[in-house]
Amino acid sequence: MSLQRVLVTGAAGNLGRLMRPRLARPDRILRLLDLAPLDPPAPGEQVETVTGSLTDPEIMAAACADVDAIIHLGGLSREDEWSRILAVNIDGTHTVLEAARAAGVPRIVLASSNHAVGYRKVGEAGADGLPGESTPRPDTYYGVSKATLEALGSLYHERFGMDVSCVRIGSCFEKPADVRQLSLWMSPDDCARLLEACLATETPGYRVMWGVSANTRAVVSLREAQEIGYVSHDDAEYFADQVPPGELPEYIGGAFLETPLGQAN
Ligand code: NAI
Ligand code: 15L
Repeated sequence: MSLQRVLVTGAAGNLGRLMRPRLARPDRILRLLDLAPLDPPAPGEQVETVTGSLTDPEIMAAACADVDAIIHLGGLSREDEWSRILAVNIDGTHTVLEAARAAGVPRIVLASSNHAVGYRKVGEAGADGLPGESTPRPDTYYGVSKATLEALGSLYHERFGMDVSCVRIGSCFEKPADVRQLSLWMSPDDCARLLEACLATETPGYRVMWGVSANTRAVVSLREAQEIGYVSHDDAEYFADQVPPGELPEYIGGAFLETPLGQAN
């Protein structure tokens, strides 16, 4: 049996911890990288751990050795000072892509965000929902970094033939927490299904897609994700009676539009 090695950046974070058991397979080694401490491998778990910064070219060169694919989740996951967003999310993503290119890693999945298009109006695309490839309308410096991540991914696909999937994640947590997430939630199991589809799709390609579940109150399109074989099994509506009453925001980015620019929260 030939083993596939997948490098996951940001593996100690919320999504990384949710994905670690879900992406485990007998024919796969997960190489987990984070600045923050990672849980040591459990008995029988096929993982390697790397403690270090994705902004460090030497760390990333070593982390990319013998890797078949990268899932890039690491970085700042909300608004922050411009200098930090620039260093970690923009320069950091460039460092990850450059290390991948130099090591000959053929495939990368980039965690983008709904905040790349946070200033797009809910409903502006009609009943089909906002398409995955709608052009950026970021709502924060953080959103700008995700639009830039998508642009860097496009460049590395075009120049070097790498397979690049950018996933505009809605809200991926154990359960939806509010009315907005009843539209934008992606269940952890669906997130793993979508990542598996990105890892398995034919190469080489470049695609931007929404990462959400098949929510009854959907406002974005699953077309691009379905085109690579994603089948959602979940719907935030199961939890509708558990979220506080509220209104769906007018814009995709919700409360991020009120976040002062450059202010960590
Ligand atoms: P998180 O903040 O819980 O995890 C991010 C991880 O990246 C942390 O463990 C942190 O230590 C690590 N990190 C930060 N700087 C680093 C560096 N220089 N080197 C190495 N590791 C570093 O965020 P979460 O929720 O796990 O999100 C993962 C990714 O998905 C992020 O890129 C985020 O922007 C994106 N995303 C997540 C959404 C969600 O609903 N969870 C929604 C949209 C996008
Ligand atoms: C994101 O991009 C964040 O990383 C996540 O923590 C949530 O705030 C999510 O968007 C959201 O919009 O719910």
